[in-house]
Order: sequence, then C-alpha cells, then structure tokens
Amino acid sequence: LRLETMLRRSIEKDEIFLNYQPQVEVDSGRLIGVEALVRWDNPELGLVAPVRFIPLAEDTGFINQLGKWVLYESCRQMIRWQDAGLYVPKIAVNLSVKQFERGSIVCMVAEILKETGLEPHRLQLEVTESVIMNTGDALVFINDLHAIGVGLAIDDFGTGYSSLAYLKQLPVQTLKIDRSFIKDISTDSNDEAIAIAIIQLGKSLNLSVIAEGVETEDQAAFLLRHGCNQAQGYLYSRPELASVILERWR
Ligand code: G
Ligand code: G
Ligand code: NA
Ligand code: MN
Repeated sequence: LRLETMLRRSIEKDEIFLNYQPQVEVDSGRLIGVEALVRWDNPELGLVAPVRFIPLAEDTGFINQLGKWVLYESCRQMIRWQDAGLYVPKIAVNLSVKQFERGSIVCMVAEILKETGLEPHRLQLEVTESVIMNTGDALVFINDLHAIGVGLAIDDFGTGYSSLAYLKQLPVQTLKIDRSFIKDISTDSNDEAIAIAIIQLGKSLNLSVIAEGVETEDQAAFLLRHGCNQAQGYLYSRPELASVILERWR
C-alpha cells in the first residue's frame, strides 16, 4: 500500500523519467528509431524496476496517468532532439492492456501528437500479443490508431498466442522478435527455427521485423544472414538518457 502511495506521487515529484534504447539497421549501424522505457527513481527506494511498478500501476489505474505522461514526454523528446540537430526517425512507446480498456486512447494520442507537433508516422505504439487477444475492442482501437497515422508494433512476438488469421486483419507494420528467442540463437536449434519463421512470416505478410535483445556480433550476423536488418539490444546500446542519445548519435 505504501508503494502504491509513493507511486501515485511519483509524477508530481519528478521521480519518473524515460530512457531510450536505440534501434538500428544491422548492416549500416544507422539509427532507425528508439524505444522509450519508463524509469522510477524514488529517493527512498532507489531505482524501481518497471516489472515491479508497471503491474502495480495497472492494478491501481495509475497506468492511465503514467501512460499519458510517457506518451507526452516521448513525443516532446523527439522534437527536442530535432531542435538540437538530431533527427530520430521514430519512437516506439509501450502500451499496456489497461490503457486500451479505458477507451479514450485514440483521442489522447491524437491530442498529444497535435500539441507536440510530432508527425503521426514517427510514433509507433508497441503492444504485446496478449494485449491484442485480451482486449475486446482491440481491433477497433487499433484501426482507429492506424487511421490517425500512428504505427503499431507487436512486442515480444512469438511468446503469445495470436492467430495468424487475426494478425492478418491488423494494420500492424512491425513484429518484434522476443529476446528470449535471440538469446541462444546460435546454439539452440528451436530458437533458431522460431526466429527464422518469424522473419519469413514478416516477409510474407509484408511487415518489418526487428529483433530485440541482440547482445553479440554472432546474433547480429545470424539475423543479417536470414534477412532481418533491424535490431535493438546491448550490442548497440543500453537504454540511455535523452542527453546521452543526443551526444552519441548527433
Ligand atoms: O528496461 P526494461 O526493464 O525497461 O523494461 C521492462 C518492461 O517494462 C518491458 O516489458 C517494457 O515493455 C515495460 N515498459 C517499459 N516502459 C513502459 C511503459 O512506458 N509502459 C508500459 N506499459 N510498459 C513499459
Ligand atoms: O518487453 P519489452 O520488450 O518492452 O522489454 C524491453 C526490455 O528489454 C527492457 O527491460 C530492456 O532494458 C531490456 N533489454 C533491451 N536490450 C536488451 C539486451 O540486449 N539484453 C537483455 N537481456 N535485455 C535487454
Ligand atoms: Na517493448
Ligand atoms: Mn519486447
């Protein structure tokens, strides 16, 4: 309960901030985007991991406030980088299932884009398969978001259970291969087969595929060999502060 109280005050107390993890083109090393990852730094608790406070935020409804803050900050940061001379092509922002349940997600996103001036196609929303499958009106929301021009990526792809028939109906542009498949890609033949299958699926459905959790040159070489030219992971960069991104990529 105390944690909940502290979390509720975290935004007004300026304890919430974002890290950004670069997404790169594997062969050229070019920056193609960043993923925004929320952080909570409390004076008493120190840095609290998202796996601890996101579920709490979801259970208590605070996720709506938090999610809105994250979206605003992400879009604003894109403009700040641009003003400082760094053009980041796109930013990926995670959405939780509770944000879909609220219904007003589309209005909120449209308003934030308008206020910040970020072009809709430079915002990509990340949802997991379970979010899509467990939200009654997900298809409606997702179509509405598509209609206002924002992109959609399916996060942790391969770990859920979305049917391919369903996937085909969705206006999604990107599949993110879950990092659990990338981890042992060179040694585990099952993971290897799954990664290749997802890359092929992306090709067949005309979707872009990005691998997450890429940590080694071997993994990157594997991806290139199999036609996946987008990656994110510690090999390229950890999630960093906006200022660090600016220094490193400008
Ligand atoms: O670095 P990492 O520990 O940031 O992220 C842990 C988990 O928290 C990931 O599954 C990520 O998708 C999730 N996460 C990070 N930022 C956000 C956010 O802004 N909103 C939601 N809903 N989840 C997030
Ligand atoms: O669920 P989601 O895919 O949004 O989670 C992103 C999480 O993965 C964050 O916690 C982020 O810090 C973490 N992450 C990003 N790159 C790597 C990596 O190369 N290796 C590992 N182990 N984790 C990573
Ligand atoms: Na994500
Ligand atoms: Mn993921």
